[in-house]
Amino acid sequence: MKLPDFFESDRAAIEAALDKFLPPVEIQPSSIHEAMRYSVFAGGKRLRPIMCVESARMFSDPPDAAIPAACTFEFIHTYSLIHDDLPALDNDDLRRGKPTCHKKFGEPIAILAGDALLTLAFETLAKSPIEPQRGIQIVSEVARAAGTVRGMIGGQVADLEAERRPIELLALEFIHRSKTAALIRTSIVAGAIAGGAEEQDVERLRSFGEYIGWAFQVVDDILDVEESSAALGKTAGKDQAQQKATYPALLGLERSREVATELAGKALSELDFYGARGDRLRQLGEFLVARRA
Ligand code: GRG
Repeated sequence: MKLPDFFESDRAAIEAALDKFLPPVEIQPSSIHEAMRYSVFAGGKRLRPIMCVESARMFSDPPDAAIPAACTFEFIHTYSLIHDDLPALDNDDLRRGKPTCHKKFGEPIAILAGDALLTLAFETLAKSPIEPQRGIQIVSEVARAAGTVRGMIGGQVADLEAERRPIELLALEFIHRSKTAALIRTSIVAGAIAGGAEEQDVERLRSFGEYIGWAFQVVDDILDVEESSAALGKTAGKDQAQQKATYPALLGLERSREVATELAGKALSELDFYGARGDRLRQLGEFLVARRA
């Protein structure tokens, strides 16, 4: 399933903004800027920034105020992929269909490129043309989503510690909601805040984001079993090889597919309130669970 056509224009706007916010290679030290650009422009789907922009559009069209926040999520996401691929973590050679950052530039520069993207993410967020109070709220949401308390790093730690051990469903849910759903949920929350949403709308979209982000990681687990490395642009079958805690490992493929559908259903029902105004986010949500890569 391809992304709906009208998301192509979002993607083009995001690509241009990412290019604008990233330091040019000509600025010293060139090596780090080259590595940051290499990983950011290696071919990601840009789902988090598109989610952010479309969430903002529900409250202000055009959603230009959300563009810096949208880039923030792509920078944080790319940093997490660079670090996750390092020998100390997943030790992977392939990402987004290309050699991983450390394979191309060496481990020291890859570590620093990840660090630099995380730092740049917050510098970029500070450029949001929005009310300061809304800006501070987004900074706090983003920092928590990327952090250790039910955020991306906390989820990654729990994921590491669950390898090669029996796991209960509740613990698996914690991992998926922290390591993956937190950032996706927050891209939608930040878009809504940047777009000027009222608190009730932010909470409705937070719930949409939580369920769709959770479903996204269940689908990711399924694709790791069902798809090839060529289709995914990363090494397939690694979860089983590393005895990772996944939905297919715990519940089997069929039940995992049902869980993904149930979670997506809960997510999409949050958009019912908005009628046609929720159509783009609805289509994006449907894409997230129907995708094959
Ligand atoms: C290392 C700090 C640190 C965090 C790691 C879990 C994680 C955070 C990274 C590992 C990669 C992974 C399993 C991420 C979970 C989210 C996920 C399924 C990422 C892939 O996202 P896509 O499909 O990728 O949006 P593209 O390349 O299209 O951007």
